[in-house]
Amino acid sequence: MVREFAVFRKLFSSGEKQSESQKIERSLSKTRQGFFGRIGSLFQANEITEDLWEELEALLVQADVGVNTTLKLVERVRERVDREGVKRTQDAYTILKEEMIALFGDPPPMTIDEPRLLTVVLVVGVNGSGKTTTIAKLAHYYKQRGRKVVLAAADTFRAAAIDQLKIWGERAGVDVIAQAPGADPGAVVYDAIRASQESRQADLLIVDTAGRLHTKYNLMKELEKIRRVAAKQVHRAPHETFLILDATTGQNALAQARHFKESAGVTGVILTKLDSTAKGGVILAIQQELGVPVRFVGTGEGLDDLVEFDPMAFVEGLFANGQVA
Ligand SMILES: Nc1nc2c(ncn2[C@@H]2O[C@H](COP(=O)(O)OP(=O)(O)OP(=O)(O)O)[C@@H](O)[C@H]2O)c(=O)[nH]1
Ligand SMILES: [Mg+2]
Repeated sequence: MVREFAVFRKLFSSGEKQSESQKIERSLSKTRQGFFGRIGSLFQANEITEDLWEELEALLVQADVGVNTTLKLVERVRERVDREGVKRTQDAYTILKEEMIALFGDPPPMTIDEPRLLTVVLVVGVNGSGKTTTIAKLAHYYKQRGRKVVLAAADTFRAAAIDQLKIWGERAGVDVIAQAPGADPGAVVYDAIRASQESRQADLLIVDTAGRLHTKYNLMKELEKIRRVAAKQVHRAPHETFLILDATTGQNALAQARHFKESAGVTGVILTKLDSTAKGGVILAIQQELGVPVRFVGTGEGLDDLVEFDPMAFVEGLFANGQVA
């Protein structure tokens, strides 16, 4: 017998969760109308056939899930369907959803949420992925939850980057520590930590970093230096390093992620622009391929368009219209 999908019901038991999952559901409207919607339709067939599995594989790959994760997922679903003697397509569909949720694993709570005097969070990613916007959203998110947030403008490579962070800081109502364009990012972080500990009395410092330097090598060296500066001033800092990935770049996002993961000590991924893609399947591959959890998703360009990632709400959102049962 197929287990009842009681987890979904649990998800909708609290008001806050409900509005968060509605946000995810809305941001996934394109994705739902695309490949994932078609996956839902596949399972409206009467019988579980070899064709069904082949079409499922093709659709998952087209949705940017990637070949490795697709094969692993479909194999697990088929294996359970065989072992549990499942005959009805709608039961196979339930298993698919359960196995999708299982792909996200069971990551430990975020270090950013642990109480300590000052938590330092580094935000990294290629240019245009959404770092600065996401930092503003994070500032807003944590401010609403009672944290005292300060931002550090350590992307000193582009003059406009500093101004952009200042504008977002104002919108979010948090202080921004910045120096002149071209300043040493390590010095900015040093100052920002001092200011957070002393004059600003902050408990959460979020550091914006450059997405592009003259070479990738320089960028990685710069990020390493920022980490060293932080570690010297604050025990175990940076406590969290979020890699920002743009969902619209699909499998390329994974290639970028590998690069950053090696040198930048990434502890979590924030997938942006989920509202702007009809694919979005790369999210299913991130934990599998990188061993790093997805922690938040970006669902728009506004301050409020950030959702803490919940695998169940996500999978539910993906198939909200294609529901068979
Ligand atoms: N639709 C949508 N757009 C987003 C989201 N997150 C960021 N953006 C947009 O993506 C663009 C780039 O965002 P930035 O925050 O400037 O990206 P960045 O990584 O800081 O870029 P650099 O500073 O150039 O490295 C902006 O136009 C943002 O409004 C999202 O979740 N959804
Ligand atoms: Mg930026």
